[in-house]
Amino acid sequence: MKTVATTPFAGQKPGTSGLRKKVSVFIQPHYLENFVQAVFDSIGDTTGKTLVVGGDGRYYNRTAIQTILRMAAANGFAKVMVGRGGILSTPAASCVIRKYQTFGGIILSASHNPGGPTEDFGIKYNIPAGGPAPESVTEAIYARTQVISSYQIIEGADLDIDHLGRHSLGAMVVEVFDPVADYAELMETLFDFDAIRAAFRSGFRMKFDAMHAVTGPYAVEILEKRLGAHMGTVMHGEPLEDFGGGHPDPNLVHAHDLVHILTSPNAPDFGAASDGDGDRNMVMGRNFYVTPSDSLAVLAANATLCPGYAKGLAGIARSMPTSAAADRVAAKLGIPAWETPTGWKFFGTLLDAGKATLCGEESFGTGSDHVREKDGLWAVLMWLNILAKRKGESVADIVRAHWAEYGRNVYSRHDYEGIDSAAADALMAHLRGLSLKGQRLGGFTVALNDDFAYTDPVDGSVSTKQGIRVVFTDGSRIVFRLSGTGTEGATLRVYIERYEPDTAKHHLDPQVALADLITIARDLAEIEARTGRNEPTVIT
Ligand code: G16
Repeated sequence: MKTVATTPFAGQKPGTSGLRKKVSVFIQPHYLENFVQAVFDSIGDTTGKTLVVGGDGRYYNRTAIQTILRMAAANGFAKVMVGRGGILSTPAASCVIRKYQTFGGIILSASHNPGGPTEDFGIKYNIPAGGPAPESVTEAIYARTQVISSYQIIEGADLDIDHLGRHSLGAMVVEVFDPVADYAELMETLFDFDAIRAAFRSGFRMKFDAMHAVTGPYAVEILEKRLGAHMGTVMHGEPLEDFGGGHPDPNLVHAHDLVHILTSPNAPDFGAASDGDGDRNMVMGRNFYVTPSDSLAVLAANATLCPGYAKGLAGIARSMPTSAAADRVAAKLGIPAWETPTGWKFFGTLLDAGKATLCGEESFGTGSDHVREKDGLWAVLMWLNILAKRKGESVADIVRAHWAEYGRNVYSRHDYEGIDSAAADALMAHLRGLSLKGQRLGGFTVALNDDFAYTDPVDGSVSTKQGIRVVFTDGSRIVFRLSGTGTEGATLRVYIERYEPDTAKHHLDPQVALADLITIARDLAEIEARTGRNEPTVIT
């Protein structure tokens, strides 16, 4: 065992979901080690505890795992459970942490960001409840990184993590386990696998795009092997260190191969994609895209069709920028609707306290109290369960019927990626300084503008500066935020929403239906003048 002297690195501050940086930053001597030691120093006594470790298979995953194993042994852990091949999706990590009651886990992923030697890497700690560390923990980790002077590690050869089995590392046991089995078993308890199997047998067809990221092995096992979908249902199923050169972000831009298939003649009935670490999902029907906010609302409204949710929901939670479609379902069901800041970590207390059962975010995240992370394949299986039960109705039929019943929260997000950080900060400061209440903008009157602040209803913790809201008297709204997950410059996100009760207008393209609000947003934030951009990079 060695104690290695080190000095702090600036900027090891976890963002929306852990520390994400370029690989070139992570491979600097001591960079990863400092952060891992800061985690171990911040989470309480690690002696005799068990830790889960795994990642999305991206470049540097394997190297990082070997380092973390050696450091865990030096820091007194009794056991580390590692997914075979270093593979473990984020929701599966949460499942395993909970099932085996470990002292949390370390997940290696930069989620939907590209991978490879010149791309991104990431690391985060999940707490024993299975969810991302709350801000109190991430702030303690960050504070520790700023004063760290040494870390503990043991020397030794790399372990074989590609075969199931047990190894010794100093006094610590390393167990290499099947990363798919526990997760697949959990899914079988939640959904009607017989009904879904019957649908596939009677000709229902789907495509799942794993985007050469972590969900490939999970999707093959569950969709093709256990549910009997045709071989080849899963495309891009082999996890690759650079995701095949793609951008593993399941949206209309980056999941273009899937979009092409679902919009071609003879398209399958259902399409879905997941991201780098398997927690995000995009859902499509034949020639029909389901926005994540609508997906949450539809899943909530139909949840009792699934065995795991047959007893009904305790509540529905969504992040603030997510559309209010789910709130309408909650109102009808007579259950609470919660509005949290962006970041799955904010759902943890609500789920632990039994105040919410389903949660969702506009950023392609949906999940429930079965784990403490959002869960891409879970959402796909829930859709499959609902489609199997509402036999004969297509995805489009189900969503349109939902809008007819509840009205449509027309919604879109415009991202301006890779803009200058100083310009982005100045833009936000400008918005923060505006006092708009009562003003007429276009045909709208401003009811309130503020910077969203949240007091956790369970533990009372307060989070401020969580996004600028401009809410109009008719309930329409525009939200501005800077992403907390990028690694280059800043990404400005503009979220636009308007409620449309008139069924005759539900077919309209959101970009058309929201055109006047989009113009107001651009003018208010002076986007072109401040960033030099006259178009968003990605529209979802
Ligand atoms: C993470 C968080 C999500 C959040 C998303 C986008 O997702 O877990 O809760 O909605 O980032 O955050 P931002 O708008 O700050 O970029 P993931 O899939 O990247 O872990």
